[in-house]
Amino acid sequence: MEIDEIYEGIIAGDMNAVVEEVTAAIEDGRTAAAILNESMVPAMTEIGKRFETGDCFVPEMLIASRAMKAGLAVLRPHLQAADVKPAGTMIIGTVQGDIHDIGKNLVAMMVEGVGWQVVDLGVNVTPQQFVAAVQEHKPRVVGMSALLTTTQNTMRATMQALKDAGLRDQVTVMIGGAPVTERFANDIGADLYALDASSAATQLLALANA
Ligand code: B1M
Repeated sequence: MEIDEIYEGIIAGDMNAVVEEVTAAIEDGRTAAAILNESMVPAMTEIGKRFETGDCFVPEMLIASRAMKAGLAVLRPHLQAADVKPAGTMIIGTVQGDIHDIGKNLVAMMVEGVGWQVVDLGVNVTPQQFVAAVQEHKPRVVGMSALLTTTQNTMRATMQALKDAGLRDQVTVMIGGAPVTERFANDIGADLYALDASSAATQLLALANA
């Protein structure tokens, strides 16, 4: 069954098999959300567990993430709603010191899917780059992602940089990523915290309609 093969393909880092099976799953009428939640995200979680226990290493994580990204590229158009007027602009980036971008890309895709225009600043984004992007794009929302406990602290520095630039009151800040919690979000004064991409999209949908 495609769902098992997608899961195994990501773990094995077999990009071609993942693209083939995700395409077949879509053709068979599976929803993009089901493919993501039943096979792709669990595969990355499993890779993380194996890394923790020493059963896999950085190269395996890297090829798994390439396969994951190839699968996400197939899903992308299916996660995006057609003919939706932009509800607002969100800039999003993975914070300084951190190069994990799969979760951030997923959030960007799902948020685009509920009608927002997304400006993706990429990875390793410094507080100053966030400030410059706010000045340039004038977004309603600033999104920050962090996957390392160490880089979470850059979120605090970015909040401070927004304040110092006099921009904090002009934007809604949303943060997320595996080590991030609602408590941490409150602690640094972020406005929104999302556990996962669908929660990020739901919250921005609500914000657009508020
Ligand atoms: Co790294 N890595 N990694 N890694 N990696 C983790 C995060 C880790 C937990 C693995 C482990 O030990 N179990 C661990 C962090 C430990 C810690 O800090 N507590 C770790 C480590 C240690 C490292 C290195 C330091 C390893 C080394 O070099 N020795 C290194 C750091 C590099 C750096 O950033 N400076 C490193 C490198 C890498 C790779 C490059 C090999 C690769 C990244 C490839 C890429 O992203 N392009 C990689 C990977 C793949 C992982 C794991 C296995 C998977 C991450 C992932 O893609 N998950 C990860 C283990 C794990 O998470 N279980 C791990 C799937 C993705 C869909 O989930 O990213 O959580 P996630 O995103 C979710 C939510 O968090 C949320 O929504 C997303 C979708 O639902 N979310 C948001 C995310 N951002 C959000 C923003 C929002 C809202 C919600 O609002 C704006």
